[in-house]
Amino acid sequence: MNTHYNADQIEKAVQQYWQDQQSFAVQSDPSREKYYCLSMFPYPSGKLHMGHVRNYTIGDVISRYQRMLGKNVLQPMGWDAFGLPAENAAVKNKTAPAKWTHENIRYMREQLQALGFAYDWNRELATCTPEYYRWEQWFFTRLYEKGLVYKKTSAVNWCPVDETVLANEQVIDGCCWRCDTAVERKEIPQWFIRITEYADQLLDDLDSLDGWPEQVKTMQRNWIGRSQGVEMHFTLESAVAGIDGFDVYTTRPDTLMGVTYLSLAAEHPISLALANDNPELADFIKTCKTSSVAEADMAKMEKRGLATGINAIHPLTGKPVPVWVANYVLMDYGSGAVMAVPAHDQRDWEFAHKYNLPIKQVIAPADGGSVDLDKEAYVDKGVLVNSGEFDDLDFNGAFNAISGVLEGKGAGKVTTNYRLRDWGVSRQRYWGAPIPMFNLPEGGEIPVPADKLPVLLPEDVEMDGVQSPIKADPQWRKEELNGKAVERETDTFDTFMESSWYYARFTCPDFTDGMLDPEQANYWLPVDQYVGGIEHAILHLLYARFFHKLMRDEGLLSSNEPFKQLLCQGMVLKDGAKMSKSKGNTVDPQ
Ligand code: HQ5
Repeated sequence: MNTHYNADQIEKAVQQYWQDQQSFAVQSDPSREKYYCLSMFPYPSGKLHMGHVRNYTIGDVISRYQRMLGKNVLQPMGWDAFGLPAENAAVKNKTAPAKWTHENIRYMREQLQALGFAYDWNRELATCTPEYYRWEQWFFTRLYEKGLVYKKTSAVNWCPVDETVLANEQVIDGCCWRCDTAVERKEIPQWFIRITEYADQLLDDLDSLDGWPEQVKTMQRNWIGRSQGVEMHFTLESAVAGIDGFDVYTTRPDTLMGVTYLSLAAEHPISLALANDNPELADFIKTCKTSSVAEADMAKMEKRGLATGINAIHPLTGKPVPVWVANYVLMDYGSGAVMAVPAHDQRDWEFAHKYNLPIKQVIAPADGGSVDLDKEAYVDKGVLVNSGEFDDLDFNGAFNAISGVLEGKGAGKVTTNYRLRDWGVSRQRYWGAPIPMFNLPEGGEIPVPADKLPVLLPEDVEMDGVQSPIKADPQWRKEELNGKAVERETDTFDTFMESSWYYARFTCPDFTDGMLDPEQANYWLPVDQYVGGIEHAILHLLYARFFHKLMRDEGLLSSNEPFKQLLCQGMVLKDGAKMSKSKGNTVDPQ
């Protein structure tokens, strides 16, 4: 008898038996209690690494336990197959992204099988196949018809040498990763999905997710960032190019008497109008464009500004307040103008120090303590001082009193605001699902009709490392609709689109009559246990929750939330960084 456990022999034999017996294949069966256990599917980036192994081991152990309890357990596996890494690898290895991706899938599938995870392989799916992305394209056209999709000009990172758009990750220290040229901000038309329409539901339904870690729910709440504030109008002393003033939004109307200047975005219509006969301002606006639009970079960058020489009228005091243009105010965000209260906002405080602008205290600590405005801003709530008739009011009292006066004058109103922005889903890259829109020669666009779906992404392409092959090929975009020439959109979807609904497609991966088979979806969903890394606490988990509600409202399923229980493992690190192919620090389980 063998006294040693011979892994290679025993496991191969058992795995063969599982395959022959279809041991982990499952069918919906309303007479049995179901359990759907899902681990976040991988990017097929090359080989498995220990980060994956940990993730998938947790899911497999939970599945096994639930199976031993007698439940009908679904544990599927698939591939999050679109994305930039495949393009980079294709350029490096002189191959096509599709070929590279499919080779990786084959290799990683063998690794997962050798690890003995109990997946129902009959349900395997890869998001880069037309069988999958056609339904995503169809769904997008449905959202368009419902008014939940729109096109808007929005800023991207632009490399002037390569003449291409860069993803945020491709901007390194403000420069292009490929040619090291300083990156510029460029406005181009892009597609957006109205996730803000669902902001209240996405926020309120977090309260029903008892099986989610509190930490993740808090991160989502902060990301959505619902706040009560006041939107108010500042009138200019004298109109500029016919514009009489501008709106600002604040969550701190209690500090309104402490406003000592106002800041406009470089792209604000007033800034642009003033620049026409102010060369210094025109120059400054130009330099504002040479910076990344990534939120993290915006926070870190040096704050710079320029006085415009014009004033706006303070809506309470009637006194003039100087108007500046500042590089940290974004046109995309709110109204593109902010009121500055240097005594009670740290960013304004730094700006005021740099440019010698007055700092006026209007809030004092409620406990009578003192503040040192020479050291930093006092940002806490307190009681009002130096605010005339509003002195001694607390935050709530001042909020109501000041917003009341503004409303009475027709100069402002109380509004609910969200930090959450609509989801920009356009990517100017090749390896993604083509956005199913036709651009019309007379301008405007229409969604690709259902009988022309899917819009296929050609797979036999050569990558030159700069232009997307479908943008470089003038033929690809040509299409005819009812005898009229139209042009296909050459942008592709953000890959978070695919990962937003894969969990639902696993319930009916071969369904050809629609995106989902409601019967299957309603039997298996919601996922009982979702397992994945904490890096997806916000975007992926929020987008998937959003898609779930969209699919519900399309009548494809009936639950409100996709993931009942969430287990967020920490990520597996190597030398302090996420273990991943892109960081080149992986440990292969092989
Ligand atoms: C980990 C590491 C690396 C990874 N395709 C997406 C993805 O993250 C998931 C989509 C649902 C958006 C975990 C990671 C994730 C799983 C797959 N992991 N430690 N793919 N060093 O291939 O724990 O958190 O990067 O749950 O492995 O990771 S992935």
